[in-house]
Amino acid sequence: MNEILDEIYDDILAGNISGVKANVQAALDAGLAPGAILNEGMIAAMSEVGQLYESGDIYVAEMLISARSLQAGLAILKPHLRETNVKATGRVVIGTVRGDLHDIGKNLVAMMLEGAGFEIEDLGTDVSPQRFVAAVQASHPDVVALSVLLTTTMPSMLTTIQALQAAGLRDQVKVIVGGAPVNEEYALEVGADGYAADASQAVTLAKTLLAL
Ligand code: B1M
Repeated sequence: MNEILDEIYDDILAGNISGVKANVQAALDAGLAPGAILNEGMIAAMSEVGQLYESGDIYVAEMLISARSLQAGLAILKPHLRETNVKATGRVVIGTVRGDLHDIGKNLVAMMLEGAGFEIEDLGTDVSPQRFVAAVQASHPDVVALSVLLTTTMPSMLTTIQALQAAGLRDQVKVIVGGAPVNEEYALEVGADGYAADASQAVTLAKTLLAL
């Protein structure tokens, strides 16, 4: 791997916010592709953080510090993740479902959708089905995007879709789902319109569903 990407990787493992910021900027200045910086430097490091946590080598606090350093790098990368020739497209209400506080993946999906010309309403994390319903009633989005990272909060996807149905709103929006524990089969099971494995696939999926 490229030396600067190695440094970004190590900075995220160490939770070194100033190091991540400086090295993401250095990588951009060196002409490295934003996608490579994101995937090979930042997301790869976060996967190792997850493994270290799972094996008991680090604690939640360290996982959080690494997450903060990744977010700091993402802020610098954000303008570079935009697509070129962007056309305004649809409106998306996005959030991490009830009980789940993970937001890095959701933020990345929101960022990429925004970069592709979608108007984003980000409801944040731990979003109850009722808040999704209220947002759809108030803003009439084209897409509701649900993110989940915990196996224990996966059922919140189903309850959110059921709440949209109960409110008579399900036919008015496309529901897309994603996040580490989700797959295509689960998406079908909960009655979503589609599943995306990562942020760029979420953009493709939203465009396909809206025929854009
Ligand atoms: Co948590 N955590 N965490 N955590 N955490 C995981 C998810 C875990 C797998 C770690 C592990 O054990 N290996 C594990 C879940 C196990 C399970 O459910 N089976 C876990 C756990 C257990 C927990 C706690 C319960 C720990 C505790 O307190 N005992 C706790 C839960 C809190 C809660 O939510 N109620 C917890 C807390 C935290 C922190 C707060 C410390 C921190 C989150 C900080 C934050 O988000 N602001 C954290 C972190 C950082 C992680 C790991 C290490 C990294 C997650 C991440 O940001 N990845 C994670 C391990 C891992 O995933 N390797 C872990 C980078 C991000 C870019 O990827 O989010 O997968 P991801 O998003 C991707 C795709 O999934 C997809 O696109 C994104 C970009 O490509 N995607 C979508 C996501 N949403 C999408 C939506 C779409 C489409 C695609 O359409 C709508």
